[in-house]
Parts: sequence; C-alpha cells; structure tokens
Amino acid sequence: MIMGKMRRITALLLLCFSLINIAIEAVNVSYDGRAITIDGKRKVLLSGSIHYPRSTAEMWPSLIQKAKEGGLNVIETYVFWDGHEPQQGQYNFNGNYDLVRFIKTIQNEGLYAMLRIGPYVCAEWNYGGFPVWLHNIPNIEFRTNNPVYQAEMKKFVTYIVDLMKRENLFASQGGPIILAQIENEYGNIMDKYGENGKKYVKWCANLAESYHIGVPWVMCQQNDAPDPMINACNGWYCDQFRPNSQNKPKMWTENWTGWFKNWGGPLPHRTAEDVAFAVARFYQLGGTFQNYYMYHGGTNFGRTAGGPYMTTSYDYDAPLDEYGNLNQPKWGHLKRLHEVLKSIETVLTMGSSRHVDYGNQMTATVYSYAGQSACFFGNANPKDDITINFENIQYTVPAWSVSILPDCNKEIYNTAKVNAQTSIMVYKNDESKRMNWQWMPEKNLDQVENGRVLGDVLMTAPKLLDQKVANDTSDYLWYITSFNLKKGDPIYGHDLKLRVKTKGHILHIFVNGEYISSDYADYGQYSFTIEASIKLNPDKNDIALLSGTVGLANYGAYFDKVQVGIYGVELVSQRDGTEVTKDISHNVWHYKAGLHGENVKTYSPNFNKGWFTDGLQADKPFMWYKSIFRTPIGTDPVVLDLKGLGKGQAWVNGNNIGRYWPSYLAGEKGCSSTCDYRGSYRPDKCTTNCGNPTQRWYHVPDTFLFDGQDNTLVLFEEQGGNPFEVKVATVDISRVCAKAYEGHSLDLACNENQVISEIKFANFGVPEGECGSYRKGHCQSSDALTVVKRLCLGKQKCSIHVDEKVLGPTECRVPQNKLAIDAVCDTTVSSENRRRKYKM
Ligand SMILES: *[C@@H]1O[C@H](CO)[C@@H](O)[C@H](O)[C@H]1NC(C)=O
Ligand SMILES: *[C@@H]1O[C@H](CO)[C@@H](O)[C@H](O)[C@H]1NC(C)=O
Ligand SMILES: CC(=O)N[C@H]1CO[C@H](CO)[C@@H](O)[C@@H]1O
Repeated sequence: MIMGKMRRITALLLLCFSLINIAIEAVNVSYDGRAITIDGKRKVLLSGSIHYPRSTAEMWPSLIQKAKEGGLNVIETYVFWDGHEPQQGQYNFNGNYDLVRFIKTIQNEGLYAMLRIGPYVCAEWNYGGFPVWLHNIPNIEFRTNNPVYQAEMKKFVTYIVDLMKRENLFASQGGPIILAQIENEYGNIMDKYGENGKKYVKWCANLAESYHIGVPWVMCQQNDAPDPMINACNGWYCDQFRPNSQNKPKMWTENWTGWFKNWGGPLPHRTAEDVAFAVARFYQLGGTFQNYYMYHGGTNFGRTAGGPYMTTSYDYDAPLDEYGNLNQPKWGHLKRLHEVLKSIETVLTMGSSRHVDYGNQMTATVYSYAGQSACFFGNANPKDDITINFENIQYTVPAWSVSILPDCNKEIYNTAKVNAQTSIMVYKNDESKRMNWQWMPEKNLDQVENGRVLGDVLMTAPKLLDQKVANDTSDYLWYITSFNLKKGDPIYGHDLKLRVKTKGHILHIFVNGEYISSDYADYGQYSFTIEASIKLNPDKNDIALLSGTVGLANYGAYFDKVQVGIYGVELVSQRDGTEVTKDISHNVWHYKAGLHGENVKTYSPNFNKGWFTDGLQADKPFMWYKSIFRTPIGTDPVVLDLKGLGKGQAWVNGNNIGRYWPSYLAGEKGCSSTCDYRGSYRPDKCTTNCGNPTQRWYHVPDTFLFDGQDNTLVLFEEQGGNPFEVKVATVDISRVCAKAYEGHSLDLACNENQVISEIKFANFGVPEGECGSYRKGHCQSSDALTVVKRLCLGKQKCSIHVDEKVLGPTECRVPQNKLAIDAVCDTTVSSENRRRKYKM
C-alpha cells in the first residue's frame, strides 16, 4: 500500500518536474566574439529555414523531425505579415499560419528557433510579405523613416512579440526562441534611402531593444547594425565575412542551398558537394552559426508566390524536397558534416586557431584547446587537387573541398566525397482512367449591359490606376470604360487599333462584349504594349480590359512602388501612312476586382449551380472546370499532373493549391546533364528541365484531401487548356544508389512504406561511373552481390560495413576499395492498404 502510494507520489513529482523543465526553465542566450552562448557555453549552431505557410501544420512535425535527424539544432522562419493581417486590423493565426503551433512543434522536438520577424521578408513571397493594403494608407513610405509606416510596423512587430511572450516562447522564458531578427537585408538597398535610411536602421534597433525579449537580435546584411544588434551575412559563401565588432560572432543567416524557380526558367540545382564545401569553409574560418536557406522550401500555396513570376513550387533544391522527402544525397551528406562539426564543438568554439597557407588557395586551419586539436584542410582551388604535407603525413585534398580531421590525424569527412545515397524520385500516375469533367464559362466577360457595368464596381476614376488600388484580393482587376464615337472625330470611319500599355503582367481585351486578344509578359520584362485591330460602333462603345498579375515584386529599393497594371490606352487609326491617336487614358474608368467566379466562390465544393456536364469545351480561355478524384491509397505525397493546361489556378476541396502555368515552357538553352560542383555557384550553373513545362506537378498536401473519399478539383483556366490530360499522381523513390569507401558504412534506405526489392548492381573493388550507370572495374570481390542481396533484399533499409571481411577479398591492390550499389525500391502491399495520415 504505502509502496504503491509512494510510487504514485514519485511519479506525480516526476511529472511535475518534467513539466516544469519544459515550461519554465529559462536559458540565458548571449554572444561573444566567437559564438552564440547558451547559459554561458559557446555553441556550434546549425540552423535551417522552414517557412510555416509553405507546408501544412500536419506536415510540420515530420519536417522538423527530419531536420533534427539531419543534424540541425535550430529552425529558422520568417513571419509573414500579409498572411497574419490580411486586412488592416484583422488577424489570422489559423491553419498553416498558426505561428505559435509551429514554434511549439519546434520546441517539442527539442530544437531551438530563430524568429525573423522582419516584417519585410523578401523570400520570393508576394510583395515581400507586406500586406498590399499597407500601400494604400495615405502618406506611407515603406522601410524608411516614415511615421505612418513605422506606426504600422511597430503595431505588427509588437503584436508578434507579445504573442510569443504570452506563450512563453522566448528562451529567456523557457521557450525555444534563441534569436530574433528585425528588418531583413536592408543594408543591400539602404543607400537609396539616404539619411532617412540610416535613421530607420537606428529606429529598428531601438524598437527591437525596447521589447526586452531577453535573447539577442540579429540584422542580416547590415554592416552598420548598431550595438547590440548582431550583423550577419547572407549569400552563397560567407567565409570571408567579418562582423562589425570583435564582440560579435560570425553568423551566416542565409546560405542558399539551391535557388528558386521562375516561370519560364529551368530547374536550378546546387550540388551537395558545393553546399557542404561552403558550410565547412565557413566553420573553418571562424563561423559558428549558419542557416540553410532553405532546409525545406515547400509550396507557394494560393497567391503567395512573389517575384513576380515565382512558380508555385518553392522546392529550392533544399535538403528536404517540396513534399518533405529527403533530397538525397544532399540531406545525408550534410547530416554527416553536422555530426563531425558537433563532435568538435568545444575545440572549435573555445580553441585558438592557427592557419597554414600552402599557396594555390590551399589553407590548413588548426583549432587547439586543452591539449586537443581539430583540423580543417580547405582547398578553394576550383581545378587542382592538392597534396600537402602536414606534420609529416601526406594528405590529398580534392579541388573545391574541405577535409575535416577531428584529431588532426585522420580525415573523417571530405566535402567532395559523398557517401550518402542518391534517391531517384518518380511521379506515379494513380488513376489510369480519365477524370469526368464539368465545365462553365466565366460569366459577365462583356462587363457592360445596357450602358451599366455589371456587378460591384470598386471605384471610378478619370484615370488609369495602379492595380494595387484593389489591395490585391485577386490576381485580376477589370478596367472598364465607355465612350461615344461621333462623326467628325478624327478617327471616325477608319480601320482602328486599340493600343494598351501595361506594366504587367497579363492582359485580355474585350470590346463591345467581344473577346479580342490577350498577351502576357515574359519573366523579367513586365512592361509591354499590346495592339489589336478592333471595330467600333458608330455611336456608343464599351472597352473592358482584364489585367492579371502573377505575384507582386518582393525585392529592391522601393519595390513596393513598382507599378502593375495598365497605364496607357489609345485608339489608333492609320491615314495615308500617318498615325492618328486618341488617348482615352483619362476617360472615366470603372474598376472591378476579381473574376465573377472567384467572387461567387465557384471553387467551393458546394458550388453546384451552372455546371455543364456535356459537350466539354477545351482549349478555350476563361473556363471553369470541375472534377472528382479519389484520394490515392498509401502515404506517398500526392500531386496533380497539370500537363495540357494553359494558365490559371487550382483548388482541391476549396483549398487553393496555387497558380499553374504548364504552358509556359522553360527556355531551350543552358541545361546540362552533368554538373561540376567545383568553382563558385551561380543560379544558372547546374540547371535541368529546359524546354519542358516550367512546372508540371502541383503538390496537394494530405490535409487538403479526404481520407478514402472523393475530392473536388476545380480549375480556373485563363488561357485555354485541355483538362482531359490532368492526372492524380504520387511521388516516391524508385531507385537508390550509393558508393562508399572501405572503412565507411554504406547505408541504403527506401521510404518508410517501401522495401528494397531488387539489387540491380553491387560491386566491391574499383567500380566506375555515376549513380544509375555504374560499371565494374578491372577487379572485384566475387561475393559482393550475394552479400548485398542477403543484407538488403526485402528490407526497408540496410547498412553495410565496407570491408573485405564482410564483402570478400578483391585483390585490387588500391589504397581504398569502394562498394557501389544500385537498388530498386517498391511500395509494400501492407502500406498500400494503409490509410492516409490526416483527415479534414
Ligand atoms: C548571460 O550570459 C552572459 C554571457 O555568458 C553573461 O555575461 C550574463 O551575465 C548572463 N546573464 C545572466 C542574467 O545570467
Ligand atoms: C485598401 O486598404 C486600405 C488600408 O486598409 C483601405 O483604406 C482601403 O479602403 C482598401 N481598399 C479597398 C479597395 O478595399
Ligand atoms: C550577399 C552575398 O554574399 N552575395 C554573394 C552571393 O554569391 C555570389 C556568387 O558567389 C557573390 O557574388 C555575392 O557576393
């Protein structure tokens, strides 16, 4: 009895203590000239960006677990003002905007968080994260010493800081947030704002300090960041960066793991070798905090893609792919680097360092502390492998690589030697049968009936307005005008053209209720003029122009003022070779925001009126399409293959999965099937997908799908496309391959719902070639294939110690034999039957 009671009391006490541990134990985050310190101890911090609105709340735990398993100890995110305050004074923290839940998910995994409040975020996000209504407040000027702007910024930052404080989320309160950021890369553009820019930076620093959050603030790309703000570096490489004070650590807040994709652009890749090189070199040269931008890029759902012309996918070639799968070998190669860096944390952060310059861009750095030392051999030469003699031992360091020797004797890691597996992902069509489509034309395209503009007019003005007047509640804004053509008018009775000048991005012309013509801008060239032959009535005429945007600018000085939409409209007649124009820009223009179908929520699964079931009209612009599809069984990520469509938006069960534009092909030139990791990275260096649709597959997160039921897919097709080609697909690993040197282990893993079903190739000796095309070398062990089959077949994953004792003798007489394996992953029957993880 007594014992039992005691045990219960102990259990209760333990429970209390563990709760107290989680909820209340504050830590002291500070910094010195070497590192961020936590409770006085210098830390090696490895951080990765995951932007919460670019996935769903249900995906967060798995993404963060994979980040933790990949060796990160910090998750970094921006805060997205436009999502949190969609209308002035109306806040939203639901669904994938539940910031508190996101930070608590990080906390539950035992990781730290860095909160980049901004509120300017850049991030290839619509309007850099600013709500567009902000632009329409009188007398406002963004990101400068402007009291109207500063009042709004302060209100929002205060709202976020108070929310975090209320939930005890700062480390000083026992929460996970160890660092916060105010503004973002302002130093890049500050000069353009003159004295007011300098005042603004000071104001930002003072504002941040005034919150007393108890953790350090960072300003990235801000060399004049006032104390105690830490200035940090963003870029491809930050090894040469110096903070602006000896008392501040060398921090790298954005190390770009890849690059973003734009409509019309190819698919960029940055190799695992080059990312690892940049990171290892940063720590070699004194860095102690670095962040991968992005660690998981994710998806620009709805209309959140910025740019303009950023694609819906924000995969970024990040270590976790858009759907949350491991992007191998990048994820695994960096995981091993993180393990090595953490194993030398003490000597790295406490030790003194000594550099030995070998010339030819080859440097050895020795960190020493308390009788221990750790070495980095960095070869920044883009062409030559270099052999050095270090303490009477010869070491060869491949070109553009860093070797890490935690004991200054044995190389444990080299950034150019990838032991992690390569996973080849495939899209598998789920349903072979075609979907049944319903269709409905967009209504009220003529816009004017009996001299009256149909529907709700937003405003009327005797001039052409920037499309942002409508606060960006839709991609579309109608510009509508009417005029009388009188006898005697210089253009009366001639062949006429309508000339429309727009600053972007898409334009459709309707005259007297008839569709005339369309055009769109190419990436990077948003201003264009369209001319169309028209016929006018002898008396009254109506012109309706539909202007569409594809995400608003997010970068550059004064980007907020970049105009979008129509700025000039003329009627042009040719007479005897001379042009006579009539400018109607200053007519009375009526403005209407959004499409009729958007305003009545045609995309809602409950919208059942007006759909036609027969005589499907394909390849026609301004069409709504609707279909039903079943959720694929299994747990693989679901995507829609939208090949065959033109441009528009897609909704699944009422959730906007983003803009689609498969008819916009990536340019033909510049791609390459091979990629040399050596030499400085540029976004155009290792690209693929030339000549194909810029984006063909669109992510549908499980949260948007009904479990084992029918789902409603609605498309708005703006250009004209064929919905018959639309398919549901899943994404999974089809093959894995890997190569590892003797003395290391070779790990192979299919996804959790898969097994290794076939070994296509296994060779121990001197195998040649790349993943997918391995070949036998001149010598090998005859047992290797049998051993590999025994250890791996039928298993989800296997690990093989690469050694003659395991794999049999080779008699190759080379310094190090290698094992290469190429294997097939197959989905297992039991998981086929498993239900999806989430439900609505
Ligand atoms: C926090 O840590 C820093 C650096 O170790 C130290 O200077 C400071 O006094 C500590 N603050 C508190 C409140 O303990
Ligand atoms: C746009 O936002 C501003 C600022 O909140 C507001 O004053 C204005 O009425 C809005 N305009 C429209 C068309 O909704
Ligand atoms: C801000 C920054 O560090 N930018 C660098 C990004 O990488 C390119 C290419 O290496 C450099 O030229 C930039 O200076």
